[in-house]
Amino acid sequence: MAVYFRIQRLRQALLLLPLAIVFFAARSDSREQEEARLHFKIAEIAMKRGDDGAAVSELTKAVALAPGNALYHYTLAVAQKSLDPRAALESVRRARKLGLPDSEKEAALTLEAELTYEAGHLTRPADPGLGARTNAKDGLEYASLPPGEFQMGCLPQDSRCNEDERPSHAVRIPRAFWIGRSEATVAAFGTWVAATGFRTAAEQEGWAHAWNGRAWGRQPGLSWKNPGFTQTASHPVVAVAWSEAAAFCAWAGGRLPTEAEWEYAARGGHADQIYPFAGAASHDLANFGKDKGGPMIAGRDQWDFTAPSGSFPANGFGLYDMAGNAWEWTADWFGPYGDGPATSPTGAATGQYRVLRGGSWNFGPWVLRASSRYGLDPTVRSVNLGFRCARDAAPQ
Ligand SMILES: [Ca+2]
Repeated sequence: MAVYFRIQRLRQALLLLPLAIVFFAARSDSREQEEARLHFKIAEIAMKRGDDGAAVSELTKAVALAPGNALYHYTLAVAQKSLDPRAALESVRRARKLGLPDSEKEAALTLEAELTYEAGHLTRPADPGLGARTNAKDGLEYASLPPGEFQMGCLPQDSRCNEDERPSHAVRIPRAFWIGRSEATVAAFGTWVAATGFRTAAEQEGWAHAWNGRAWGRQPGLSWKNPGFTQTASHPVVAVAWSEAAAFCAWAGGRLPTEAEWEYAARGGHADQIYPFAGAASHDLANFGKDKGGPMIAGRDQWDFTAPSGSFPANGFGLYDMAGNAWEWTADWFGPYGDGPATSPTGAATGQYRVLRGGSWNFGPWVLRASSRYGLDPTVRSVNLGFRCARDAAPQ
């Protein structure tokens, strides 16, 4: 009898053993989670105090204890941002790979783009043979483009050309010039405003052009400072009228590019590409809007509005966002092309509209084509209009 009971007890103990293992494993697992949560809380307090160093140390412990927690990795990236941008870039990439909650997705993508852009500035030397320099005045990078000749206008294999893109004609750029690697950024524009006290028409009159849900028109309260969506320092400045863009470039020691220079730059040295990039339009290559009812955001393009500069691959000349993000003002009046070849053309002698190039976050992909042109009243300051500067002298 006693033997029977002992066996019974043993059986019970054996039956309970796996449960006990699970229980204790769960307990130790939850202890680790609990400890990680504690480090996370302390890190949050440190960040509120502005002590990023302490936050990084606490969050490093948190991610070691809970390596599958995307939020810990993302918060670590935020804390690392100013201390170690490269480590921050790795952390935010890991966080995005693990899968963040929807509420953090766009902020994380923006952080990754900003860090990628910064990493580029730190490590990416000039693209082969091009040279690139930072202009002290506006803090922006400029690429040096070689002299050359290209076919301006509609490519024979492009079925989406408008009449104003014809005739395709040979254009010679006889001298090297410099052009912004990115669209002028919010940071650069802010530097100008701080230095000169400049106030844009949108600020003075209290409105800019934007979509109101039914039509595109005057929207009160909007300006480059607040275009109605979130802009960080590295986003392209928008809601800027033509003369304001031109004034900024003059202050920075340059000018707006001519339309021909813009297209030469957009083509990136490739004679046979319809877009500033190879192949077809894709949300992995540029920030643009819906394509006949297609998605607003897809692939790499997770932005409903502007994307930070450097979020997409550079073109053949090392230039960003020659397709999409913000439309770019050029120097020229809008007018039809002449028939013959031209050297350094500067567009129509006069006109009603200035030429915009490159498309934007809310336009379909057909305007991303390197030959696509758009003429607009130069006083319009729409939340999808930006610019980049060119210059003849090397940035100092
Ligand atoms: Ca652009």
